[in-house]
Amino acid sequence: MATNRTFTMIKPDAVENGHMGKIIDMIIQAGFDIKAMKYTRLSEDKAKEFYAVHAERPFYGELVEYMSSGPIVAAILEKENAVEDFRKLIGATDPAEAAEGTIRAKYAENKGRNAVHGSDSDENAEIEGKFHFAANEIF
Ligand code: DAT
Ligand code: MG
Repeated sequence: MATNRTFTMIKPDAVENGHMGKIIDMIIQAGFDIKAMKYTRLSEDKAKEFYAVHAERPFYGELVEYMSSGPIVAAILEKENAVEDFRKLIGATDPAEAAEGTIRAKYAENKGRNAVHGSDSDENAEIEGKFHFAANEIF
């Protein structure tokens, strides 16, 4: 059953480039409720663990290095059909292919440094949310 929740991270490039506030505003304006949010930084080990599913991919090392390179904003978001609607709001992985007006089209640097994460399923949204937040940090 759909949880109506998804998990996101505003990635180091977007924080570094000053896009954090605008991205949070786009998320709220799109109708997502913030259930949990924190400004934090992933250690290299935590980044490895988060992206373990990509361990065999050629870009894994680069991805881990980048995701642990600076602060991020992690959040749990709620909305009907959250996972799918959030993937639509962020756009394709590669900003060159992302639809106009999407977060990645507006703010991502490239396919690797692509501004935001969005869970790809209800199951992963739950796992990823729990990876970052304790029960008493979710409202
Ligand atoms: P998404 O973040 O759209 O779900 P993904 O799960 O396939 O994309 O990959 C996770 C992240 O890994 C992605 O946001 C950026 C990085 N990545 C994916 N493909 C890449 C590539 N070909 N080169 C460099 N980084 C890549
Ligand atoms: Mg993915």
